[in-house]
Amino acid sequence: MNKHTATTALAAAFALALSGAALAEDPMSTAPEAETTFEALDGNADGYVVQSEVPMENELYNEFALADQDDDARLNRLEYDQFLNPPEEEEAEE
Ligand SMILES: [Ca+2]
Ligand SMILES: [Ca+2]
Repeated sequence: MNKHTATTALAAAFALALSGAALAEDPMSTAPEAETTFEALDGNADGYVVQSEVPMENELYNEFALADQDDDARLNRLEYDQFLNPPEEEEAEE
């Protein structure tokens, strides 16, 4: 009986070590560099992105007024999301 218990414990420890190794190695954890997130632009983390927080090389800098749909001179997350992924207009007419 003792031998059986020891073997089971050893197997469990081995399985634990394996799953630990699998967790440590996560190739999907690195984010793509190209994407600028709302959080990254919102330098002072007040929940809004103002134009001075946008780098001039970012296309959002020039399109800021366009993205600012309610004209309050700052972008909330929704406005930013819609700038990146504009809701598609359905082309009903042909
Ligand atoms: Ca801000
Ligand atoms: Ca706005």
